[in-house]
Parts: sequence; structure tokens; C-alpha cells
Amino acid sequence: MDLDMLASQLLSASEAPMTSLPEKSACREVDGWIEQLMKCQKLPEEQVKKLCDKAKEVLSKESNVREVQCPVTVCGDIHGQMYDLLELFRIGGYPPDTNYLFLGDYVDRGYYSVEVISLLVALKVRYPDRVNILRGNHETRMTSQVYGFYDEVMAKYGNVKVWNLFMEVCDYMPITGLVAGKVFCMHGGLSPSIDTIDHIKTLDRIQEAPYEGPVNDFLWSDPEEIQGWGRSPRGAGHVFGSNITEVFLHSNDLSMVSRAHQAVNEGYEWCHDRQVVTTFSAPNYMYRLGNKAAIMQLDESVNTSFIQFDAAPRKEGQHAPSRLPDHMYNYF
Ligand SMILES: [Mn+2]
Repeated sequence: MDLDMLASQLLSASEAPMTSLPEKSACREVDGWIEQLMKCQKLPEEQVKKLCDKAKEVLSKESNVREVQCPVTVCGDIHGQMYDLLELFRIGGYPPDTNYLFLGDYVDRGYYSVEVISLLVALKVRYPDRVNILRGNHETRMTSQVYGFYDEVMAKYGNVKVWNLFMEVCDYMPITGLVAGKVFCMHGGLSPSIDTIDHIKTLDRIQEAPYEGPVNDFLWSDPEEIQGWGRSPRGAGHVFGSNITEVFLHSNDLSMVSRAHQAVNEGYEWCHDRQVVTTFSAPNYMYRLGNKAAIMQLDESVNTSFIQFDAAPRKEGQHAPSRLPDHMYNYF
């Protein structure tokens, strides 16, 4: 589908019910940014600054455990794959007609980290109650400096200011989400230092994610077919077994854990007796893995259904897939 058409579709969706008059012109400005980003055109630095200031204000009001109502569509890793994110919206519906919960990893690896994080943050600012963005392990300085976003900002803006601005926004992103009080969501997994949802709410999150501890665990951990806790091969976070999941869900009166963080062939994958689901929304990850992507829809009764999708057709003028440097292929 033509990108201009996508943009105009989003615009007409955003002409729906609006707020007071002074807010109206602010909304119109953000709508303009969204329209531009939907064409995969980056914003000028001054507009990024304005966007990030607004985003910090919006996100600072959110809890470490972002509460979300149903229906909502849950999305996993995007990793700078802008044309695939546009495909996701084409398939899943455009905000604000579809409510979204993104589980992090917006940047790094793909060619359009700048445009992807700009678009998602702009949608957050424009529709704060309908678009939710959690922090992933790539929304940190330590990771995005190494895996692409930092270099992309240098290449596209000629300096690192935009990277710094977005990293400040990342510091404000909630760490976990709770859908309908039943589905506990995060980028990575559980933490051995946290037994209750209430405990998470007391953590001090507005900072660069620490190298260890609970915030780091939520961003980095993985479910594993073991019992108890184990060392993670990633060198950050932990691996946790089905008995850990079982106890956490039971003691917090939850029905399941929804997370992302691992590329899975079908775009989604259940484990731990269907108490944990992984959703991954970057099709043909890194333009070479050949995996499907998926999004998870939670309906009014918190029932799950999945939509799988393949990579968007490549358009002329887009980067050809080339082999990335070897160090990019390790276990992230
Ligand atoms: Mn990740």
C-alpha cells in the first residue's frame, strides 16, 4: 500500500473526538509529526526536542506497573524495522482505533531506529491512554550505544543530541504492564528480587537502567525449561523455570505472563504450560532470520488471539539487506 495513503488513513483516524481548544493546536502539531514519520521521514532535531519534552511529561505520570484495559493488542520487539512496523499497523489497526501495548526493543539492529522510536513516542504523546510503551533492554544507553541506534543518530543528524534526548525518554518508560489486572507484561521476564506487583511500584525507575537488580531483570530475563532460577547466557538478567512462574502468578492472582525479547519462528510461542507467551513483532529479524512476526490481541474477556505477519515488501530506495558485522549476530 502507498505510504501517503497510510499517512492519510492515520490522519483521518485522528480527526475523531478531540479535547479543548488550546490542546487542539498541540494535537495538530503532533499529528503533523506522525504523518511525516509514517512516511519514514525523520523529524528535525528541534522537533525531536519538543516531542521528547512532552513524552517525559506524559510518561512521568505513569506507574512502574502500567495498568492497561482490554481490548488491547500486545506487540513484541520492533528493532528499527520501520516498514514492518507500518505493516503491523496496517494489519492490527491504527491508533487510536486499536489500543496498543508495546513491550520494548524499538531501536537497534534495523535501519530505522530513529524513525521507529520517534513514531512510537509521538503516538504515545498523542494518544496517552491508548498507546503504551514499556522499556526494553535496548532502550538503554549501554545497549543502544553498541547495537546501532547511536551510530544511526550520528549518521542521520551528524551529532548525538537526538540519541541523548531519546535515552532520557527511555528513562521514563514504565518497566512492566498489567492488562485487566490479569496479564503481567514486561520485555524480558521475572526477577528473583521481586515477589509482588506492589513491590515493583516502589522501585525508582527514572534513570539509566542499572546493570543488575530488579529493573535490569525485567528487561533481560528469559523463561527456560528448568526449575528455579539459573544464570543467563546473555550475561544479564536470569533464566527462570515454570515453578517460578507458577508461584508468581498464583501469589499475585494473575493468569499469565506476556513478554518479548526472543526471536521465535512463528512470531509467538507459549512455554511454562501456557503460562508464559513470547511475542516477537520483527518479521525476518535483522533482514535475514526468516521468522514470522506476530501481535497478540487480548479481547474484552482477556482471551488471546494472534495475528502473524511477514516482512513488508521491500520498496525501491530502501536499503538492500547486507550482511551485518559478525559481532551483531551474538545472543541479544
Ligand atoms: Mn530484548
